[in-house]
Amino acid sequence: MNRDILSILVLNGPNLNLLGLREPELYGRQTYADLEDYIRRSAMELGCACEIYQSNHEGVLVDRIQAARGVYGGIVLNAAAYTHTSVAILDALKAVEIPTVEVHLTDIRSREPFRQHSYVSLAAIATVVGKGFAGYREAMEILRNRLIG
Ligand code: CA2
Repeated sequence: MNRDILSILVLNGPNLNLLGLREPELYGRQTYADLEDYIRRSAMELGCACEIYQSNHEGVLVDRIQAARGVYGGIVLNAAAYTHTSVAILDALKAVEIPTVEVHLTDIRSREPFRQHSYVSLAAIATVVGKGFAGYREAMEILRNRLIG
């Protein structure tokens, strides 16, 4: 068994910093700080190291993905609205070749038609939707199982 610690970059896209403050019927009442706590706790329980970063800016997310090369073994990405629009994020993911699991709090497959297409899916090894915060833990588990065994 390989006992290396897996280092994971968790990237969150636009407006996720507003969690808990708007649209609780869709995204729940827990805040972005609660999400960060949940991710840190889950990473620790899974024996992974993680860094969490949120940005409202597409280019900043592209920069973070590019800078992840050689630093992180895996990426967990909720690109939020950029999921459905960003060829730039897709190209960055393809360029760095870091195993990436896509996460969405809600089930984008059963929401509006414009949310049902994901550019991120074209580069992701797996996609987890509709499981709320637990989706982030599942995404880290998928990476750990795939990369560490
Ligand atoms: O379900 C998800 O995780 C999404 O990535 C969330 C994005 C949405 O654009 C995607 O289609 C699906 C929206 C994140 C914004 O979150 C908010 C939270 C509270 C209030 C307003 C927005």
